[in-house]
Amino acid sequence: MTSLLTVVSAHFQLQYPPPRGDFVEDDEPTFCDGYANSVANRTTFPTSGGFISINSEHPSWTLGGIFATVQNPANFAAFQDGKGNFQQFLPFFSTTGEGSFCVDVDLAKSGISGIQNGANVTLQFVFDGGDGQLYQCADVTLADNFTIATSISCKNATDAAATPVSTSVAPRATSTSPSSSGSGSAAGPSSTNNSAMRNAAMGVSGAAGLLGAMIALL
Ligand SMILES: [Cu+2]
Repeated sequence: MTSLLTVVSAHFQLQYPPPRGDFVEDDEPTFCDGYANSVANRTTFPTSGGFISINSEHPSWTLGGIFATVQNPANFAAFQDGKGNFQQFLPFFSTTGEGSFCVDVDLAKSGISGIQNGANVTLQFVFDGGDGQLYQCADVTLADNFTIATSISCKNATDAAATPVSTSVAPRATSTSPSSSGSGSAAGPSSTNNSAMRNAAMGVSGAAGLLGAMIALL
């Protein structure tokens, strides 16, 4: 409980692709940070070989991403497929550290038929740093062979390892007090840690706990 008291003024901010609107801290616990509708000025985003970047103001957190392929996804249900499953582009993982964090994403690998050149897609980020689930959205238009400008930062503030979230575990801040020294396994060479972390976030299947909590909102 004490950890909750230390994060009163904290959350996360989507850095890239840019969110639907300016970050509104008080609205972040709600769908798309309170921005119900898609924007007209979409960001061009690579169908393959992209990345996303956030800033975390929480020391220990979980992140995942779902997407919608309809023009104006205005509720969580729009991010589900015909069977009621959330369409994920970023499997949930947990890590530690405040500051910037960047993850490679390859939307084409999702295997969803709507992921193609020219498609309008909305990415919704689901973050939990211990004070409840937080959401931000980015409306993008996919483009094959598009390269994100090198001026857009893709950096990690720490070398902390990213751990896939088990499908049976709902991450909570109560588990963040270190039971052993340090945050463990980030002992490798820092030059390779970032790529290892970015890769680690990719090959994982979804987290039933987090997604279940969203289903409860529907
Ligand atoms: Cu917060």
